[in-house]
Amino acid sequence: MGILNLTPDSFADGGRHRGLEAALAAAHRMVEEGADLLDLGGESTRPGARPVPPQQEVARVLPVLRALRRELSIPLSVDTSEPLLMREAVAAGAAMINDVRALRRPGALAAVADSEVAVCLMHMQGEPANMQAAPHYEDVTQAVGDFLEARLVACEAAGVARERVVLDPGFGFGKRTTHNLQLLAGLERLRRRLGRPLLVGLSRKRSLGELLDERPVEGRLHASVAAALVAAQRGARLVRVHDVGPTVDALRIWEAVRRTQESEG
Ligand code: HH2
Repeated sequence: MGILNLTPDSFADGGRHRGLEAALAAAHRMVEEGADLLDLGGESTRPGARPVPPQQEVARVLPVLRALRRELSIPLSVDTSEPLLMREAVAAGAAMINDVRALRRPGALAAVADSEVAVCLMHMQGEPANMQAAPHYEDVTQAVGDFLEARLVACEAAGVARERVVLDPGFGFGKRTTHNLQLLAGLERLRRRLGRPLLVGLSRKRSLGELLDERPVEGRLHASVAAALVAAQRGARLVRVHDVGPTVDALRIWEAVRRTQESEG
């Protein structure tokens, strides 16, 4: 899953895709590099990010979504917690709603239930404005599993079949580096418990910088590729990344080894 942030303030690529032309060019590049789907976002959720008014979020995402629907054949996901944008995105042909708040905003569950699109439910402790203040867990993998299971049940009760749902532990969302490492180490356990495909987003995130002696965001490419590969090997079905080409290369090598291992029994 290639990330296409249409925001001025995203932590890794904010302001990079200003204007329709730049956004479309970035999308085409990611597809050429091997992305299987793209995730369009109109609001940054980095720690401390300010909320964006719904109409502004819609105005950032919708023209790009509409143009990409005409130009590309791969599925398009929209990263939003806002029911207004969810409904507009579905009407414009989005294949998935990716919600870091797991459809907890009033009206969000109904917006997805009234459609047939896929949905990604993510775990977050707190809100972007305060989530990194003092994250605390007894057992982070257990807590994230409990939350995601409860949201899966809420979805089903609202009429969203579990076959439509992808789940995401929410790396970096109200989690310290140790929590992120524990989640990654326990990903296989989480996958078996939840029984739904997992999406993992670690690309260029702060924890990777912290593990590399405070490496700034521009120097986290190799760590991001490694993290995506580790996540895939531990059962992630989708990896959400900024650097599509290098990630696809790494996954193809692993895939080749895996296929050889399978064919040799
Ligand atoms: N991470 C970000 C945004 N959306 N969605 C899912 N499902 N999982 C994630 O880990 C995730 C996400 C944050 O990354 P990015 O979009 O690059 O930054 P920003 O929120 O600053 O736009």
